[in-house]
Amino acid sequence: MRLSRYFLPVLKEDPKEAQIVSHRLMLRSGMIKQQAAGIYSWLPLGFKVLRRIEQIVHEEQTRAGHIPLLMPTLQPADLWRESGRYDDYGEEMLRIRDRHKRDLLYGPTNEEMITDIFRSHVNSYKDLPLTLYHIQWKFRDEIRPRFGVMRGREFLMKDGYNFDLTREDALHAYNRHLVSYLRTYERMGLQAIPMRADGGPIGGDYTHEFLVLAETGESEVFYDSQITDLKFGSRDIDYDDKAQCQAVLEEFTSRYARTDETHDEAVFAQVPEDRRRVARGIEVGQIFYFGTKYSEPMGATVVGPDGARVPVHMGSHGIGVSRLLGAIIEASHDDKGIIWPEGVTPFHVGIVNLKQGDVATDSACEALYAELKARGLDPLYDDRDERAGAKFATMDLIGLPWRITVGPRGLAANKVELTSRRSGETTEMSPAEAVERLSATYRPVFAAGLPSPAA
Ligand code: 5CA
Repeated sequence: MRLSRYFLPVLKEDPKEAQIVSHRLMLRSGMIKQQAAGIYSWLPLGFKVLRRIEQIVHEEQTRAGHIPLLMPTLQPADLWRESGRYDDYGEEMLRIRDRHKRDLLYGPTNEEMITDIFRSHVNSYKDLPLTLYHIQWKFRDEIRPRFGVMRGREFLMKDGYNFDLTREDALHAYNRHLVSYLRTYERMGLQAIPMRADGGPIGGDYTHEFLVLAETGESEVFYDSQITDLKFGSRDIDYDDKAQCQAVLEEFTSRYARTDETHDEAVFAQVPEDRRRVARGIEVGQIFYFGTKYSEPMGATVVGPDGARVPVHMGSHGIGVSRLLGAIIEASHDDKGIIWPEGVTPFHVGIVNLKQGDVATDSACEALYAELKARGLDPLYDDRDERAGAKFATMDLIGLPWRITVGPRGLAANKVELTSRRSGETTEMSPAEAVERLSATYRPVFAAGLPSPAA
C-alpha cells in the first residue's frame, strides 16, 4: 500500500476521552472512530489488524478440528425464553421489537441459537463429537463502556460450542479449546494465562479465563509467578489425543492462578511467599463446561448407543477478538506509539523515502516495494512529500515492526537502513539484503499458520 493513497487519519493531539494507552493509540493512529458510547467504526488500519487476528483464530480453530459457521446478530426472544435466560440476562441485553411486534434481541452470546441448530439437525450420537464456532458481532449494553474496544457495547467475539455424548468427551473438548487458545494467543505475541474463574451468566462451575497481565486490566488476579515461565511454543499436538490435551491442561493449570471471583486466601498462602503475585489482567477469552444446562430445557438430545435419547453435554468457548487489539497494544507499546508483534502487524514493513521526487531514491523505493510484495510481504510505502521527521513519527506511532529508510546518501553506496521498531536498532545493508532479512524474519510467522486459508 502507498501511504499517499491510503486512508490513515492520524491525530496530532492526544484525544481527551482516552484514559488508557491502547485507547489513546488506537484513536491517534486512526484505527477506530467512536460512533456512540462503546460502538466503533473500524478504520482501514484497525480493520486490517482485526482481520489478521480473526485469521489466526480461524486457523487455530481449524487445526483443532472445529467447524466455522455464521449465525445472525439478531435473535428471536422466544429461544431465550426456552432456556430461561430472557428474563435472567437483565439490562445488558438489547431488546428490540419488529413491526409485527415480535420480540428480538441483539445477541450477547449464542448458546440458545446454536442449541436450536443442533437439535434441528443432529439426531444420533454417531454425529458426535461436534464443535461449531463463529466470529460475529455481539452487543452487551454495558453500564460503563470504557477503554475503547476493551469494554465495548458492540464487540467482535469468536464463540464456539461443543456437543458431546458424555461428560468425559465434553471435558476433552474443553481441554482441546484450552490448548488451541494457548497457541492462538502466543501467535499474537501475547502471554495469556488460564485462571480459574466464575461462570457468570453463561453458567457452569468449570471455567477458566485467559488473562493478559497489564496494569490497566479490569480484573484483579492472584498467581504463582512460576506460571509466567510456561510457554506453549510450537508443540505438535494431536487434538484428538485425550491424554495429550489433558497433560497440557495440567501443565498450565496446576499452579495457583485465579481471578478475584474464585480467589482463596488459604490456598494462595500455600504458594511460597516469594512467588505470590497480586496483579491486574485483561480477560481475552473464557472457556466453559456447563453440561446439560441448555440441552435439557431446550431438548437437544441424541439417540445414544443403547437406543435411549440423552441430552448432550456442552460447553462454550469465547475469544474477545476486538478486545485483543487493545490487549496487544497495552502489552506492547512505548512512548512513541504501538509496537505490533509480527504475527498481527497491519503491514509487515514500512518504507520511508527520505527524498520524495529524487529520481534515484524514488526508483529504489519502488523496486523495494515491488520486491517485498513479490516475496509475499505486505509493505506500507510512505511516498508522501513530507519531512523525514514526520514520516518517522507516523511509522513509530502505527507501530510496524520494521522500517526501511531510503535516502540519496546511502543509495550512493547501495545502502538502505533497516530498523527494528522494538529494539530501535538500525543496520545498514544493501536493498537486496534488507529484502532477504525481512523474508527470513517473517518465514516462521507464516509457517505458524496453516498452508491454506481456513474459512
Ligand atoms: N458464550 C461464552 C463463551 S463463547 C461467552 O460469551 N463468554 S464471555 O462472556 O466470557 O465472552 C467471551 C470473551 O468476549 C471475553 O473473554 C472477553 O474477552 C470478550 N468480551 C466480553 N465482553 C466484552 C466487551 N464488553 N467488550 C469487548 N470484549 C468483550
